[in-house]
Amino acid sequence: MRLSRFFMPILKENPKEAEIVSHRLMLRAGMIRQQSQGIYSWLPLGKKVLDKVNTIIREEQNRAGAIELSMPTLQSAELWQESGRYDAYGKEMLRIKDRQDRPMLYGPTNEEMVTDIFRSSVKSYKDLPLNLYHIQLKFRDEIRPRFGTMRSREFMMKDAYSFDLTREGAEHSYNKMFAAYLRTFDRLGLRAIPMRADTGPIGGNLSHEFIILADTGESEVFCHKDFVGFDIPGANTDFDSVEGLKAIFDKWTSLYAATSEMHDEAAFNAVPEGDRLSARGIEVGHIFYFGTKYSEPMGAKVQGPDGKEHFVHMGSYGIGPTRLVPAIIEASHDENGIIWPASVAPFDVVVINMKAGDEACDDTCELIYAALTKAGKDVLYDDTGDRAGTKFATADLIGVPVQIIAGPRAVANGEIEVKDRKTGARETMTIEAAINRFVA
Ligand code: P5A
Repeated sequence: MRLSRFFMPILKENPKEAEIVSHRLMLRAGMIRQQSQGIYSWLPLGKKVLDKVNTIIREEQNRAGAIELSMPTLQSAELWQESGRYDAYGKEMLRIKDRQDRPMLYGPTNEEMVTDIFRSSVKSYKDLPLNLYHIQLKFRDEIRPRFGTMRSREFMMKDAYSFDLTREGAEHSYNKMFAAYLRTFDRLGLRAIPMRADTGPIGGNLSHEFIILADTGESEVFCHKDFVGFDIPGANTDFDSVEGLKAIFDKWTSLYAATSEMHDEAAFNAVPEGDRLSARGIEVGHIFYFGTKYSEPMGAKVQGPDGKEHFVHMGSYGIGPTRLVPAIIEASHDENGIIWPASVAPFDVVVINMKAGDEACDDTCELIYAALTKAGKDVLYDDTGDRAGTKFATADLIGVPVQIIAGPRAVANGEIEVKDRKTGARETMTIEAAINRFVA
């Protein structure tokens, strides 16, 4: 992508409304724009990151056996009257009427809708287990939307819903998502710790929040510090192995970890003092097992091997992609801007032409841009007429992991500079060496 043809409205000044660093940097880098309170557009740079986050989420959901579908954002109130949540959900639910005066709502979550899909076509235990997910917008009329897309009113969620014949089966489904979440957050460059959590309006009595430790987090959390170094399940994890996944769950729940709502002071004090971690955290995922809470009132049942009808045991599993993007920035930035982990960086490399219009600089940059693009790299080429200082500041701000800098003096010797955004280390090398490094 040539920067001269891209749309990346960089802000020079620090936006006053932004209280935390991720919000500030997302606005300054032209990733998002607020449209009304708690409702955002994702501008091209932000959209690229969000898409990469969603790709990783999707790959890990699929690996764990979940199946993608797409459900609408607008739902009929009738479904929610069936489950009993229509009145219970309160003011967070945006209620709308259509032209026939029928009550509708903008979905804050999809337990009812997916249960309706399930009951309409699954009749036998032979079709279980089943886990259906989508990545879709949600709306919750939060009292205090804040920190940009960290807590917004319209936000994206990956929500998955599992169906099993028995409680034991449902526990295995829960463990699959538990392991998939550990892998997902790790691939996003984050250390997320599962913590016992309150179930709120979703219900049930087994639930874990996945929390990133960060000073700007909204939750107060308490855990054993060893979680910071625990191993993540590998790509070869057998998601069909009941024992294997139970072992992962047991290990990751063997030490104390709880959010403030579930905090047990006495149990925490039993952890040796030097091992206690009491911190703030960002909730990036939340998983629930709630048995037959929705299947019973909504009549979602299957015929079991005993020939009798059984209400299915369900769980639901959420991740917030539009919250994850700022969470990644909170965990990875410096005074000059964002430092993206390679897995979600909007571009792999930025090529900086320090003197656009200079023939040798232009030719060198075009050569590198073409070679890396051909090799499948996502390259941003800063071909604009801006001053070199502005270009460096922009490249640092938007956090692309590698900068290839072409200035007239080096280019005259057939050389360019490669800068690592994270360490700041610079290396001078020949143009061929630079191309080979990234094409190999
Ligand atoms: C689980 C999937 C649920 O809604 N039903 C379907 C369950 N869980 S949850 O904890 O309420 O939300 C899941 C994740 O969504 C993100 N999230 C938000 N992100 C941005 N702004 C918000 N206002 C917001 N609310 C929830 C979080 O990542 C949360 O873990």
